[in-house]
Amino acid sequence: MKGYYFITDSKLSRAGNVSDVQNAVAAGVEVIQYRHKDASTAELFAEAAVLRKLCHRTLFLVNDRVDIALALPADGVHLGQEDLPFQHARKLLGRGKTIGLTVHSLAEARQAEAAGADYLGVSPIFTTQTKADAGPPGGIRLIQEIKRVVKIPVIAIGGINLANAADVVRAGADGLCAISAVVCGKDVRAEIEKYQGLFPRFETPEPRPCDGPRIQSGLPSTRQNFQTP
Ligand code: TZP
Ligand code: MG
Repeated sequence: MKGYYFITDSKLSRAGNVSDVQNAVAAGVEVIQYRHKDASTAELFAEAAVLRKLCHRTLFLVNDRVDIALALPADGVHLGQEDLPFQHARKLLGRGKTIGLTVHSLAEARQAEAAGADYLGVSPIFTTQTKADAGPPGGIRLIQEIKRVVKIPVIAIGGINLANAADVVRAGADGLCAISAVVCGKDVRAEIEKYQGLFPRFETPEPRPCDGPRIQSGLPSTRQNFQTP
């Protein structure tokens, strides 16, 4: 799991969730999380079903609601510390599904990894207006501390924008989410691409005359790849 992690927000969205998810998929995000805090179960299910269909090669996760993830079916869920306890969610969803957990401290991060979480949402990094009960910001230091001890991917969230995202990436975050900074904008795809561009990817330099043929597009084509020991 790497790069920009997309979360829907119908209250903040300028263009609506369908348009936002289409743009996020077009921008090549790996994960879409459907998050909607105040809709009926029927509304949640109906909207999630529409959005799910837009995600062919993109992981589609549902926030909070294991029942909706199961019914769709989605690729997994994202759970907070106050949601269904992890082990019960795993039992219901099975090993094949992705379960992400929100953590606010190093202790919670260790616990979540030990429990078997597939990735962590570290929250909030900075002050945010988007989630009223997000708690005190952990700052860049929280990302660094957690990255030092866990092996699973770490997704940073809360108050991230283009002014501070590079620091988040430098701190070691595998991914990040910036909700208001993206869905309030005029061009959601272009905004997401700016964040995607902050993450180091495989370098694919143009082949030089002395390089051999590329084995597979997307892999580094440095000479070492073709050298025998
Ligand atoms: N979880 C932790 S902070 C947050 C969520 C959903 C909101 C992040 O929104 P923003 O606008 O990127 O600060
Ligand atoms: Mg939750």
